[in-house]
Amino acid sequence: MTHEKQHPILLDYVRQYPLPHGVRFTYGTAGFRSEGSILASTVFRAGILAALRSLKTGSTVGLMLTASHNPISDNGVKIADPDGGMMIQQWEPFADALVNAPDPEHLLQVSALFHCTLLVIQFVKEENIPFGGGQSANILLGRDTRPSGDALLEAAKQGINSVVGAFAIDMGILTTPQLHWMVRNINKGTRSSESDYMEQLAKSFRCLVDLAPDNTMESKLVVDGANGVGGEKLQQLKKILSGLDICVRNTGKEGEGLLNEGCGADYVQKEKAIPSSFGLDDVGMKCASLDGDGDRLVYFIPSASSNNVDLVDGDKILTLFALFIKEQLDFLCNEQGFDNKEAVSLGVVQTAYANGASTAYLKKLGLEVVLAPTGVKYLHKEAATFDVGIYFEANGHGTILFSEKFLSHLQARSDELSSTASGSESHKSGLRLLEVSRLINQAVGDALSGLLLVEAVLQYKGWSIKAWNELYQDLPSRQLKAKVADRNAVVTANAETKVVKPPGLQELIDEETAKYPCGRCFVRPSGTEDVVRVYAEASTQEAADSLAQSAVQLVDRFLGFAGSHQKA
Ligand code: 16G
Ligand code: MG
Repeated sequence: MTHEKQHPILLDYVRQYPLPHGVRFTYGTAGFRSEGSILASTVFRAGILAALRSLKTGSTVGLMLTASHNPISDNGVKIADPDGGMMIQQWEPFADALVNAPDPEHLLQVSALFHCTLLVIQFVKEENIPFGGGQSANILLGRDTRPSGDALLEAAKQGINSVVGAFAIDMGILTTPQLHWMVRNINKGTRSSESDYMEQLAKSFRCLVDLAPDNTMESKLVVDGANGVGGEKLQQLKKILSGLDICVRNTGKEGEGLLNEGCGADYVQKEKAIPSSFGLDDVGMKCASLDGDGDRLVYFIPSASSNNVDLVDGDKILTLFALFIKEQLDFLCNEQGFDNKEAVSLGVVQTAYANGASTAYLKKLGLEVVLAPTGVKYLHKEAATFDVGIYFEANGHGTILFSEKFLSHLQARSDELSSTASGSESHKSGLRLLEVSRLINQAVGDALSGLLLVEAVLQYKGWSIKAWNELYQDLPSRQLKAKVADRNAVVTANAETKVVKPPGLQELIDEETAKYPCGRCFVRPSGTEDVVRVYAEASTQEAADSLAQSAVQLVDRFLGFAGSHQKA
């Protein structure tokens, strides 16, 4: 197929999806996101983008329709790269140009430009995209349960079909991590269907439980499914799970409530309040909450006072995993014959939002703690530099990455020991680590596999949720948002812990912070909302509130106040 044939096909399709007026879309930390009713042209063009990405890489890519924890009327679209991770950042400016190109003629310039304008000649040259040369592209499509998903799925298919040689494969309703997992597995040539995913999770969970000491524990877990796809999939998984007593609420069934409304991981974490469908009968219970697309997980204990919860957030999940992995590595490395400890690098990755008490705890364990900017793609990249890299955002996004080198080393060691030292602690530790790598999603943070690993580790330790929660006590913190004329006037460095623009703002934040014992404060432009976010931490709640309030005032002073300040 030549460019001459491609051009009219694309033009014909593009005309069916006019851009909405007066809106500019940006491929933010989680792809393009907006009100679902105005997203058709964006999703159509994201289909073209996915097809080009597949052509460029010669591999299958993914396209996911979701707006995660946003209200039900929103939707969004993001692309999964062949390794199952987020689309590489170098393509984001092109994604923005393609999606915002104001009219069909202009769009053609941007996308078919591969041969006619300077910009695209440059892009295609740099990227070396084999466009129109008979290559085929495969794109797996997934979507969450949002009502706007049906029509947007059609738009994505049309976008893909408009690129000659590109094929859309509809995988149906999925959690975001399921789609990323499928893309990764398909490209690795391993089993990649939804039932393979479910079976792998159930099997490796069972193996981990079998490898744990015979501890008695509170096995009952009550899960808030956010009335979204995560709850639905957990119900499905439950049917083949053994060794865990799960009760799922907010599954999205008729009469159970709306997606993310008064429920879900984002609500529980931000509001520190019990989700709908939970009440006094649940006080003291071990509970967990998923977000609307199943990639965030937090635990909580409903408390007796009003609607509050004791939040067991992403930092605590990270800490639990870090303790467990470190212990297994110690067993493994103490055994003669395994390379010494230095040969296996273990690192943890957090963002500036991680509670200071969690970072201090992890450092006390002797772990290397790396800070990354907010957004899964940044944490993931840092974690991938270790043999075992554990990353989590406080909001519950995260996973554990294992390097291929370490996994093959483990496998070889485990095969060797199975004949000589089977049953030894070292052998078991190797097996546990291998099972963790099979259970926990290697492509992206996954609430379902994260939940099963939490349960397996609690079982191994013989810990209640209360014991886990008491590992350390969070410092009081406060998040606020400042509405400003232009959030992009704030530029940060050092993983968002320092403001470099506007000049002078950081110095005043530092001065203010120094007034509070255990004070820590940072401001950053949101990647998903038109606001500047403010985070403050101090030894008391009053102090954290007051520091956050002062920082908001400083932001206003430098950037100009443009509205009311709300809780994050
Ligand atoms: C997106 C990110 C999430 C981050 C959040 C911050 C992904 C998949 N999602 O939801 O990791 O915590 O944005 O939002 O990367 P903010 O920039 O508005 O504070
Ligand atoms: Mg999500």
